[in-house]
Amino acid sequence: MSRTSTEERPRVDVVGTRADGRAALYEATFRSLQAEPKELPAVWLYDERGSRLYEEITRLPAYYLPRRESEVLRARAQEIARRTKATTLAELGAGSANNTRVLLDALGAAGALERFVPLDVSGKTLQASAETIAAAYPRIAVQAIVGDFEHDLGLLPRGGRRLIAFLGSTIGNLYPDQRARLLGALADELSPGDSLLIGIDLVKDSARLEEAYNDPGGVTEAFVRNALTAANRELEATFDQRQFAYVARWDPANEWMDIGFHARETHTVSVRQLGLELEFEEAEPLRVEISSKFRRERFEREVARAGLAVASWWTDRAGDFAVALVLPTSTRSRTRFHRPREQSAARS
Ligand code: AVI
Repeated sequence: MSRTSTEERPRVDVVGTRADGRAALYEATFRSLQAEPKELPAVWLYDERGSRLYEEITRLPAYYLPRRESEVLRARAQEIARRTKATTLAELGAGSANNTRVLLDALGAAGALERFVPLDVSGKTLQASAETIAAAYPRIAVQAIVGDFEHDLGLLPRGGRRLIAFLGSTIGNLYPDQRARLLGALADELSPGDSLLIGIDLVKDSARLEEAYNDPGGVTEAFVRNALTAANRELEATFDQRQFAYVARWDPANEWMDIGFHARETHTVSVRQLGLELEFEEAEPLRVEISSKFRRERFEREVARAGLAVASWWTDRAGDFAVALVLPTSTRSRTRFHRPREQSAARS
C-alpha cells in the first residue's frame, strides 16, 4: 500500500533532550576519574560512532549474546504476548532495537499493542531506529525518548498494560548498587498489569567470556577506545591512545568482565573541562565498563530485594543467556521500607 495522506505516515515523536543529563554526567566523570581504580563512565562509549561500533559487535561471531537472546525471544514471544497482553512496549537502552522486533511481531499479532516507546541516550541512533520501526509497524505509535534509563524512567508514558524490556544484558553494565537503584525505581514505576522483561548473560567458561570481548578484528577494542576519543573531544581531555593498552579480562571474584585499559607508562592526562590533572602509574588500570554475568539465584535475590518477582526464567538451549519475565509483587517489600527488626518482632 502506498502512503499518500499525512495520517498514514508513521507516527514518530521524540522527547527529551538530556540537557540536564550532561551536568550529571560531568559530575559522575569527575568523581570516577579520581576513584580507585580510575574509571571513565561507560556512557562515554555511546556517541554516534560508538553506537555504530556496538552494532558491529552484535554481529561478531564470538559475541554470542544477541543471538542467544534472540533464540529465547523467538521461542517465547507468543507466550510473553499472551501473558502480558501489553498495550505499550517500552525498551530501555533500545539502540537499534533489533531483538525487539520479535516482541513487536508477537504483541502485534496478539492484537492489543498500541505503542512502542524506545529510550536511549544516543539521539541519532534512536531517531533512525524509531523511524525504521514506525515504517515497519504502521499500526502502532512510536514515542522515542532520548534519555538515560537511570534518570529518565519518569518520562515513560503511563496507562494501559506496559511491558518494559531491558534487553541485551545491559543490566550487567551496572554495578550492584546501581542495579538495586534501577530495579527499585522500576518497582516504583510498575503498576499492576505492567511487567518487565530482562535479558541476562549467564556466568560461563572464562575463556569464552574473554573471547567475546577480545575479538581478533579489534572491533570491541575500537568501541572501547572510542570512549577516550569522545572524552578528548567533549571534555578537552588529553588521553593519548598510544599510552593505553586495551584489556578485557574476567574477574572471578566479582563475576564480571573488567573492560578498559592499562597505562603503558607513567604519564599525566589533563581533563580541562573538569579541571583535572590525572597521574597514571605504569600498568595502572583505567576502567571503562564492567559487564556482569549472572546466576539465577543471585538475580532472583536482587529482584526480590526490589519488591519484584521473577515469574518466568527462560534460557537458550546451550544455557548461555536468560530472559526473565519480572512482575511487581502485590505487597511491595522493598528493603528500604522494612521496619527495623525489633519493631516487627514486637508486633508479632
Ligand atoms: C551493551 N552491553 C550489554 C555490552 C556488554 O556486553 O556488556 C557492551 C559491550 N562492551 C563490549 N562489548 C559489548
